[in-house]
Amino acid sequence: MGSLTSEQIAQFEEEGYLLVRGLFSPEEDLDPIIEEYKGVLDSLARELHAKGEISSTHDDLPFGERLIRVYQESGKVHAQYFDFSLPQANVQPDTPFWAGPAVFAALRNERLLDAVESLIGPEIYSNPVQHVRMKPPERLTPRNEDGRVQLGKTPVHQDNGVVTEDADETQMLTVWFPLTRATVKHGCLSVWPGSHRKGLLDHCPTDIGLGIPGKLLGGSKAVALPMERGDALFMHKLTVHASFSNTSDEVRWSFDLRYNPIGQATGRSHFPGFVARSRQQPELELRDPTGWESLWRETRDHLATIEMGKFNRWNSDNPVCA
Ligand SMILES: O=C(O)CCC(=O)C(=O)O
Ligand SMILES: [Fe+2]
Repeated sequence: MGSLTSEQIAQFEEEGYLLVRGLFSPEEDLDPIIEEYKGVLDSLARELHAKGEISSTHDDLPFGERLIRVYQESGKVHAQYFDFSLPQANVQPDTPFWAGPAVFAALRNERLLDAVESLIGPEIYSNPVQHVRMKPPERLTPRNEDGRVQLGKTPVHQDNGVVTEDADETQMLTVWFPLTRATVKHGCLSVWPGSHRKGLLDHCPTDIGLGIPGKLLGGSKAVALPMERGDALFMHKLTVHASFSNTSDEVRWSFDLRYNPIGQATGRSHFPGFVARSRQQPELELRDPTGWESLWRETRDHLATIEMGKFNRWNSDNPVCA
């Protein structure tokens, strides 16, 4: 049974998003994820230290400060090391990723799936378009040779725009939640209310990812959504959103997950999803975290041997991109 009220569901349909305060218990649901990632950061620090890329493993520092130091000293944002997904091109046999048990538990979280059920029904597939985002304070983030910050703001886009066309009829739902407080200064998520009723807008390739040209937004205004630990944001696949630079002194750390009804195209057919909940056929549910990790490992090993196609439909020669 779904857990959202009819008012909440109506708000989602009307505005294209719904912010649920306190959906998660920070201690029960979020802290285990943070603990798990401490181990991942520790492995990264040891590897970089062994290679002589950092002066110390910095294991005396708390998570966020340690992450910032490791990135700064190595001159690189090691985002892929933590992500529970793979790059969209150039996957190698040693491309790192993290698909650990606490992450898997988050994807299958009961409170989360109850809310998802209210919006897309009880036959729920975990769509593999998913990320952990640890956005360091911009002033402390390593830059590329061209001076561009390696991980900063997220361009204005619709999630439907970043998947392949086969998913255009898919009822894809995005769930975004912070592991640590995400205020405006941290570069929290911003949404354009009601934008999901405009259909799919043109996206243009930019040096920080796919983005909708400002002139297509018709002067409509974004709403910034500061969020506390435990809060969760649900977005329609056509809702226009972005996040801005992190001007705080802390890492902005979030998960974004997606779900769709079982049987619909995910829009990234190379990547593995799984049945998160099925009332009709509960035996189809994946409950084993090691099975999930293996799906990603096998996918990585396979993708390393083939030429991957393009993951989106957009071209920079579209006149609106000029
Ligand atoms: O967290 C961000 O900066 C962007 C997230 C996003 O685009 C999404 O969750 O779909
Ligand atoms: Fe997005």
